[in-house]
Amino acid sequence: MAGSTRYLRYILLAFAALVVIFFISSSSSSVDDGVKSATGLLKSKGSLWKGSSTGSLQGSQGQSKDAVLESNLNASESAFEQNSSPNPKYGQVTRPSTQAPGERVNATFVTLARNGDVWEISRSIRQVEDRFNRNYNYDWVFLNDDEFDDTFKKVTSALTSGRARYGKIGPEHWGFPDFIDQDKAARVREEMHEKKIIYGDSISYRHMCRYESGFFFRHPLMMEYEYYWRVEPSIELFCDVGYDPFRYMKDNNKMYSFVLSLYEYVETIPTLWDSVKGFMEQHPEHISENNSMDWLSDDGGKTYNHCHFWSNFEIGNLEWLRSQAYIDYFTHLDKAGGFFYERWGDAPVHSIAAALMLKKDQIHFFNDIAYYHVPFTHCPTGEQKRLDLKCHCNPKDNFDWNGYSCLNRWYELHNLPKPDGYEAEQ
Ligand SMILES: Nc1nc2c(ncn2[C@@H]2O[C@H](COP(=O)(O)OP(=O)(O)OP(=O)(O)O)[C@@H](O)[C@H]2O)c(=O)[nH]1
Ligand SMILES: [Mg+2]
Repeated sequence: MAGSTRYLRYILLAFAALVVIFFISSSSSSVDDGVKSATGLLKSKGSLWKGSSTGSLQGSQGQSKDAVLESNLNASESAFEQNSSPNPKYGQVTRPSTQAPGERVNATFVTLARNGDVWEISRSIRQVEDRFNRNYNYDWVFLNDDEFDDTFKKVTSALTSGRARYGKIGPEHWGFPDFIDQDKAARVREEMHEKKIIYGDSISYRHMCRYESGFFFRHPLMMEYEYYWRVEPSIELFCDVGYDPFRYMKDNNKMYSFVLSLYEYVETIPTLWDSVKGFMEQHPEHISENNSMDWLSDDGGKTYNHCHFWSNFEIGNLEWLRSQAYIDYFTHLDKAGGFFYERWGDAPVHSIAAALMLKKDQIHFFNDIAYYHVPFTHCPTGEQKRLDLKCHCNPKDNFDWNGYSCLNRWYELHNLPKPDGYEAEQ
């Protein structure tokens, strides 16, 4: 019995030894498989694989596996940089600017923004630079009623190809003038809030509209320039601008320009036209012959049809805005109080001024500058034009021939034939 127990014990021991050997061999083969499959993964990346042809991770001079793997990966990385990604390192120039020939105009881009607008304005800058300014390197003036912070300055100055300049707006240009009755203004904001009028209860929006209407062109930085191109956050430019619009404005005696026009929200400007009529009576000397009154009014000036140029895009002449005519106009409207007792926007204020105080051919429609500001798109009419200018807008989004656009009236005012293909975009 003792003998058979001993045999049984030997058999069990032998079996246990076999199990241990099996586990050791199977686990080492799974490690190998793992290495093989990682090797396979690297190999499958083709040129990235810099290991030996046998796939061994043993260094030829006795290096550890880790060291070999690391040196292989480093080699892969530098091969990646050399072969696939020649992007310059931080601090180097990623976009050498190409200088378009010709003399530059004394002009600048101008943006009113808050620090919190940095990423939205960055998108706009990038598009303006890519589509136009990287070849022209015009300056960019940023204005704010607060100090710009370091992030805003760092990010925007990295994106602009010309000089980026930052200006703070003084309290004399941003705030309530002393002739405004604060209680009355507060009541209006309350009422507009109840009526759900967009920005109806906002104080800062009103300061912004008044600043854009009467002051941005008088900021000390802006005093240095003759022309401006206004850019807002989150806009898009869909087509190449392969010429200098500032030069076009100057050479053709244009003072104001637009890409989109539409009807203003009536509740925000109930008495604006009455004030304009008061101004026209007081200052007939400022009203131009051959103006665009018929674009603003369907009854010779008795009533306003609410057409206006959308002022979030503007290329214009600063000397005109600084002229006695425009300053008298702005001062007259400002004293009427409608920036605070209603919610007058800078778009109808600029548009009415341009339409009445300029000759109609001093206002230019830039059909070839394709543009988006939420919610409207101007995408040039005509397929060949869009292809030539490498546009990426969908012509179906074009607002030009929509019933709410005032462009049709503009074409009628100038007796212009509609561009080919416009019917398809109505
Ligand atoms: N510094 C400063 N800039 C402002 C303020 N409010 C608006 N802005 C800027 O003024 C411009 C017009 O303001 P928006 O908020 O875009 O007004 P909007 O185009 O009528 O409305 P959205 O449809 O919201 O774009 C933009 O460039 C804003 O960044 C403000 O309180 N301070
Ligand atoms: Mg805007």
